[in-house]
Amino acid sequence: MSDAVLRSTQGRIGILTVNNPPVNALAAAVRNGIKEGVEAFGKDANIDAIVLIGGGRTFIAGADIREFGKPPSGANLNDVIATMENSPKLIVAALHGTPLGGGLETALGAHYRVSLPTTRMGLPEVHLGILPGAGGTQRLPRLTGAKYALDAIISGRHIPAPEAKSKGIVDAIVEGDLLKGAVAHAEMLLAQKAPLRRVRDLTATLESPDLFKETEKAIARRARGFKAPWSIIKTVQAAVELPFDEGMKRERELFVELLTSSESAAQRYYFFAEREAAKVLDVPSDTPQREIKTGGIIGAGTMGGGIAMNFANAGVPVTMLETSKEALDRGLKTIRTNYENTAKRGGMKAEDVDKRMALITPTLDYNDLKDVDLVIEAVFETMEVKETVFKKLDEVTKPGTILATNTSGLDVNQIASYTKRPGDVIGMHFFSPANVMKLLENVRGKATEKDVIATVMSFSKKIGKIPVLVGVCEGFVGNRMLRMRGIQSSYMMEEGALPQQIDKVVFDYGFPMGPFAMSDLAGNDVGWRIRQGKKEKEKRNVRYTGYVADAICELGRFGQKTGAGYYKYNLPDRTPIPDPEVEKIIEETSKKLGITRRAISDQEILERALYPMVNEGAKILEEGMAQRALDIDVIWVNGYGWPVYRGGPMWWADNVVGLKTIHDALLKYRDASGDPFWEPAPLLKKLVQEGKKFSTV
Ligand code: HSC
Repeated sequence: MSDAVLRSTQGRIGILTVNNPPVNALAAAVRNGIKEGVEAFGKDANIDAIVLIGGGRTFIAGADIREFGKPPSGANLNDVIATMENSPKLIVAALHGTPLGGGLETALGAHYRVSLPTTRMGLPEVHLGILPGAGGTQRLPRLTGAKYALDAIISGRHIPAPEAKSKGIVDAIVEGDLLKGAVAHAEMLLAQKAPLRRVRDLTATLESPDLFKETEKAIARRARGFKAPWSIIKTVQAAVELPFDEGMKRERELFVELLTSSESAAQRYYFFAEREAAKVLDVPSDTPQREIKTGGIIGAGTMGGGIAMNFANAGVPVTMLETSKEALDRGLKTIRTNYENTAKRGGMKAEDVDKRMALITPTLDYNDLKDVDLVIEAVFETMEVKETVFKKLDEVTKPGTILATNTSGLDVNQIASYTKRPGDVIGMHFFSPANVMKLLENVRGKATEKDVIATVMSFSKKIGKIPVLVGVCEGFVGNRMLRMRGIQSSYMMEEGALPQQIDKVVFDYGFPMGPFAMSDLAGNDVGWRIRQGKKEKEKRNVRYTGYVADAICELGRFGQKTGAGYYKYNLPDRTPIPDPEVEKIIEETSKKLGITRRAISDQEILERALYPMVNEGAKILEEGMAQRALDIDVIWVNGYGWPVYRGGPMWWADNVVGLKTIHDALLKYRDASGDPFWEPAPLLKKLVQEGKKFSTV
């Protein structure tokens, strides 16, 4: 008998407790243990019913994702579930924590299910690029009807227990001790001589004959590029149209097809990458952390306000400082409006608006920050302003306060040098809108203390962010790589492509939008002002990229906000419309630069837009600005919309394109243009020579 599933009894009830921390994933030992336990209790004359429960923090949270793609071992999950369903003894599954994926599918093989009120269950396989492969697509529709099941499986969302009860997924919610409640429920069912109810014997109702067609239409936009949602529709259709065993066969075929797809491999990689990114190689997980009970924000602008909302959302009181009452009032008003809009859309309770606002204390006085545990500065992006702020913070805050800067481009080491405690200084680069975007680049300065890093990484998670640690370099990781795509997009525009062609290639690859549509959304004037300030033409060692951009800004075409940029817009409709006026500007620019325009293929656009980013990623890795290739991927998937089904730039380079192909293409463009921009990074060269991948670095 394995330890992965423990057997015990309470009177005439046999109890199987899954014991595979941390999340009781369905490893081979767990599958074997459940099957053997059900069989043993099935034959035991002293046992009348069985309770299946999870030990620790959750019922089974799914298949063991790490086992996918490895040679099969142990009992097949479908056989385990069939053994449960066909057991001569009544089985009750007792659900707490997060019964997910194969975990919920196992529970659906029990004759009855009870849960705690706090349990959240679901079939989230879609997020791993697969579909529920142990009968979930066949059993859930039989319990809830096809429409609900389709939505639940395509969204992969966690279903709260009361909703699950109302849909018949669980039969009863028990308060207090789950095991006690489940045993009592089993005894009650025995007393009532309740039947051994098998979900497979129910019929899945189809609420509308057009359900599957309508669902395909409804998901067209959000499921673009993904494979799993489309297969899920087919399997649920099979649940409605085919006998159970045939439906299971269909589910199996489509499951295997998805499991062996590159999309699913990328999504499964990404699942673990996101969790790894939170770990810092030289900062052990048991590093003592500072307590963050209160926060401070300098600046109540768009960024400062958004960051303050993160604190309030997590229940952490925060003091927000501005230099004038007007700016403070404006900032608070924007925050309140944001909350009120969320409440109107049903995203939070109306009474919570005031509760969250009450956690944000406005002030004009630096002394009000003296006792806070973490201050984040979100003021104007010049070193002079940062210097003033950090000198002041150093003076007023208590020893041990973590001093963070939200700079997106300035040198964190220099900022730290304005204080007498550079070890307490760190960068926290939020992305706009800061209350929405999940990515947080935490920037480690050369003096940043390990406990400061540990604290900020775990606090980032507390406020709902996906943190990645990066080093100090221009643009950090995300913007530094983005710049490469921007440079080549500008050159290609001058050489012969139009914004709409470049944007389409990038969009078709899977990004939410291309570089020019993105620039129109963010505001073209931002870069224009920076270019003027920096005298970029002289400073950069790359050919100037701003000729067209400057020309359109000089016409006041700042993007969506002015109704025109690289595209024109019929506001309030934000659909970009190609504009002949811009084409004229581009053609004139090419002429002025002495460039004969030529047709540029979509393949060339893709390579020139994305390969330099991978090359820059290699430099970032080599310089230690990112810890691992996976950190770069997490940044790009979360902050910039790199399609998760392509894993991120480094995974895509490693596993889809191949490093040698990228290396050789860089050389080809270097030789054709004579531009040193294309020189392959030393790390890329080395990996190609050694036949290795970024993931091995
Ligand atoms: C599935 O179930 C497919 C089925 O349809 C069956 C198909 C069978 C087909 C066979 C037919 C013959 N596996 O997230 P946390 C690790 S697909 C392995 O930090 P939390 C995680 O990496 C699966 N490991 O904790 C981390 O490890 P670390 C469907 C898993 O409290 C540690 O556990 N289920 C794992 O924030 C803690 O995780 C899902 O997709 C797994 N399934 O969240 C659920 N799950 O400490 C995926 C977690 O070394 N999991 N780990 O870094 C989650 O959503 C979250 O982990 C929870 C807990 C909400 C469970």
